[in-house]
Amino acid sequence: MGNNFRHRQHDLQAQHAALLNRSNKKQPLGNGIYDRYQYPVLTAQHAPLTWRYDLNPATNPFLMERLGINAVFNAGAIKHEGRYLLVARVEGLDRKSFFAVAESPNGIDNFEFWERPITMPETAEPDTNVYDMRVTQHEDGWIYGLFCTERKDPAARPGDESSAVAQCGIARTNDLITWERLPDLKTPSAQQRNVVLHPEFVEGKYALYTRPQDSFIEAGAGGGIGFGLTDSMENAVVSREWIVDGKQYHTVYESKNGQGPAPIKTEKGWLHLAHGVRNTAAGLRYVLYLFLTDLAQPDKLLRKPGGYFIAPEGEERVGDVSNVAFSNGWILDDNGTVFIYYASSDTRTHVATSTVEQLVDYVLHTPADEFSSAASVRHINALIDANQAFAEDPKAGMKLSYNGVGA
Ligand code: M1P
Repeated sequence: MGNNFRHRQHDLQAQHAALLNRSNKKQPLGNGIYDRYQYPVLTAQHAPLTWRYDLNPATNPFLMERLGINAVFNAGAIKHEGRYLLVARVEGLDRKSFFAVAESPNGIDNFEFWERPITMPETAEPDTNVYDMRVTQHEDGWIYGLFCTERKDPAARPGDESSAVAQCGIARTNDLITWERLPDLKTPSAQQRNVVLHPEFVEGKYALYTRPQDSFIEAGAGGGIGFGLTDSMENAVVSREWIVDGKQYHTVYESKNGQGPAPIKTEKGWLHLAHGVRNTAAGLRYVLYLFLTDLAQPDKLLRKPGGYFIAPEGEERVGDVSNVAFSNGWILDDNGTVFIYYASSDTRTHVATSTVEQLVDYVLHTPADEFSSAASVRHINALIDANQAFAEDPKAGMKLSYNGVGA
């Protein structure tokens, strides 16, 4: 038994080390907007063995996994003191999510969790579940974490063990280790999810992207990415919220949408990453899209390309909640590289890389959705017309034919 224990422990440690030391490779020939990578950056298997196994042979002679991890996804992100940090949503086998910081030397591989998950203080009304933290380095000097706090709906009928209430929890930190919990956000809406703090003051106040919802799942009448101001984060109250980017019939965000991470400031405006949801016969489909808002008025939409920016592909399409791409974290590096952390199917976390230059070009020069098949065909015909001048490739002596193959 003792020998078996030691062999098993050795093998588990070797397997874990190999996962953490694995290099990630850029996939060849991206779409020119961003590059995807071969491997997810964080998975359930990245969780330290000390979180999962009792390593004492006397109390765990079979070296069983006592506290398994189910998924690691929907991570907030920040570059802090030169370190690429993800504040991941870690979900145990018991369905409870919590936050844990994972660190990488380069943003694309070798992510390793810090020794312990975050011990998030509770309010007087304890959370049942917390998830999807958006991390914002605010100009007031604090790092804020806004997240969904979920509790059982007190109005649920007897026997209804599913109805829940989602609200925005708020905490702040200087080091991502010790967090000060602040009171939950108050808004006029029945429920809130996907609330994000804007990094700068607006009109001298804290500005929040909200997602008013009528119920736990349905965005309902107030649906869309909302916006509101609050005097303080220590007692955050948004007394009026208005929609910046609403739901729209027959788009990739027709059922609901939500702000991703805090927007990135560019010369052309605030660059936003968001998720859009539509319903299908196979259930909800979550994709990511980008839009740009005004530098002086971050609630004023300037540009929004039609369609999605990232959708789940291949293995990403399958998981606990299949057909989901979701993002609440990205990092703008000093050289203009943007690390986009997205989760697939509520199961694992990936990275895609791009640059501010590419993303702004994409947002400024990609046609908007004009909400009809005829308009989409017009866009394609306009592109074909514009391409006539470039159809001949003199270097290769090759005429590009209609199916893209040399004629
Ligand atoms: O399961 C998909 C996503 O569903 C929710 O997002 P939304 O509020 O926009 O529907 C969240 O629970 C999110 O964590 C999850 O990834």
